[in-house]
Amino acid sequence: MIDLYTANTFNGQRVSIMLEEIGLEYSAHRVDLSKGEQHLADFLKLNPSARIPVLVDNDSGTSAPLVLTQSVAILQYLAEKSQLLLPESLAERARVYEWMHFHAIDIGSTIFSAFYLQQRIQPTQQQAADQLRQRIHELYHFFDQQLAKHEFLAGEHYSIADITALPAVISQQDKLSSYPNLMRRLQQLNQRPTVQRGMTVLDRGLSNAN
Ligand SMILES: N[C@@H](CCC(=O)N[C@@H](CS)C(=O)NCC(=O)O)C(=O)O
Repeated sequence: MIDLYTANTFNGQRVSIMLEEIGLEYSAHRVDLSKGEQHLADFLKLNPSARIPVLVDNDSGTSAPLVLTQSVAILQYLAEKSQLLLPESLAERARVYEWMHFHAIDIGSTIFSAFYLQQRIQPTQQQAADQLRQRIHELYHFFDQQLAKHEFLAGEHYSIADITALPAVISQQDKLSSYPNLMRRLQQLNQRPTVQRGMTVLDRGLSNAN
């Protein structure tokens, strides 16, 4: 059985989509970031850096449960554990990692920095936030070109690279209408019941067990 400590953010939703895709039994536990629950002692025992998501695999084959942080590392772990959503050949896997990191690092951290400068810094750093938003558009343009050439981000198969990108793309879709390939792929993936369940796990019964 797997426990997922999460919140409704890109990093958290990546992992719940993945768990729905591979069909492993899990319980999702909400960590209310707005109430500072990430700083509670019990949570800090799981992740001393006070961040969600945290995955606890009680059935990892090790003597103690495996406690894992970093959403992208969790996706890789779950793909290897389930033997799903990761190609067999080394070269194809490398392509998946390339696109995962493109999204998680280049796009994800730029979105985070723009949001931070706009919302959290006083006085607001409007000009810097605007420049980062422009950068996000350039990165999405590159992303869109890739999807013009290939069915999915890392080639012709749905993989953890697509799941890495999905929550941010879903939440920003009103700003992405000028990227037709991205929108086409998003609309298709958004119809998957697994994606819908993964995006809303905290608003439902918190578990796919039974
Ligand atoms: N690189 C980490 C980032 C984790 C992260 O930044 N989590 C945010 C939510 S998306 C968080 O827990 N923030 C708590 C806080 O800001 O206090 C990952 O991919 O898991």
